[in-house]
Amino acid sequence: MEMTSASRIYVAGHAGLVGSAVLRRLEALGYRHILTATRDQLDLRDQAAVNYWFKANRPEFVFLVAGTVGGIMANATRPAEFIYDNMMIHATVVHASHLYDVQKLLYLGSSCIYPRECPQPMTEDMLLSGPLEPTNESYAVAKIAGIKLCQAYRTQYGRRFISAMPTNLYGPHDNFDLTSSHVLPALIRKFHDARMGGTREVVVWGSGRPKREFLHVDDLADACHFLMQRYDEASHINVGTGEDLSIAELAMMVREAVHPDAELVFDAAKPDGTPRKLLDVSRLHALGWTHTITLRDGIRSTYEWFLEQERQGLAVRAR
Ligand code: GFB
Repeated sequence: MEMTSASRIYVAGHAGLVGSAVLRRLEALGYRHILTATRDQLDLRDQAAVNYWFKANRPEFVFLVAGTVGGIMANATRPAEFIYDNMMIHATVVHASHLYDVQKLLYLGSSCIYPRECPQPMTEDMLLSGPLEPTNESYAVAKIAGIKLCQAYRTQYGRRFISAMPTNLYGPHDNFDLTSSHVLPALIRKFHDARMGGTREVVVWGSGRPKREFLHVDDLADACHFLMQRYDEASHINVGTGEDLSIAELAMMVREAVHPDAELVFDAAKPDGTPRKLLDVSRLHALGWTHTITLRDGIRSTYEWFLEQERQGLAVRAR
């Protein structure tokens, strides 16, 4: 059975950066039966509650895009939350999807599953070929377990559970809280606050030398839909742009969009994390999908979204 506009589709994590983008994409494409549950309605770490919800709502397709996420500091300082929440969420949703006969499930991991010293760009078969980056080991181990869960349910029960590994993401509904956010929203917030406060100095963590690849979350949502329709293999598949830049270059790009007069100051006391994590996206390109939103355009539109939230007095909060 393939996903149609009449299918019952559950987006687990619909309030987050990725989930809200998947929801927007599915709605725009005319899917009529999209199921969601708030955190108050359903604790995804609770197997009994998740089973009950699946029994009552009977989703046919599941986008498993829920999880506890955060930037380098959140990962390094809250490893217990990152490993517990994510392992539990993946396990409960995958298991309930099996128990209640979900037709297809797409699970979303992260590019931090690959070894710290991985040859670049990183192909799918480099998983488990070396030690992980220490700042996000807990999160990476949980994400690797999620891939293995999907594969195990495919092997033992013949389930059509697939995994996609996105690169660093950004876009509307991101977390702009400076202690827990990723670098791109953090820089938007820092340059914005400096401009508003009439100051020029903006602090960038680390050396500025690490390289990262960034994908707009609307592109990711489109890729998730594409893969749900077109991909059905045991191996996880990378989702990215195939292009990266240094953190210093990123900071200059955000400066250009938000506060061109600002000066960058690098704080060497903060961690750099993985030196580089560029995904090899040849498999995805060979299937016929490529991203469409350039980083420059994506930064501008994300900053416009941020400004709109500020204008409306909505808190752009931590999740
Ligand atoms: O985005 P980020 O927090 O996470 O940091 P990772 C990327 C790089 O940007 C690091 C630097 O080298 C940071 O030191 N950076 C510079 C900043 N200024 C800032 C700032 O103000 N805030 C932040 N947050 N970083 C995460 C993983 O790694 O990426 C997760 O911890 C996940 O597990 C996620 O994989 C996608 O790219 O280093």
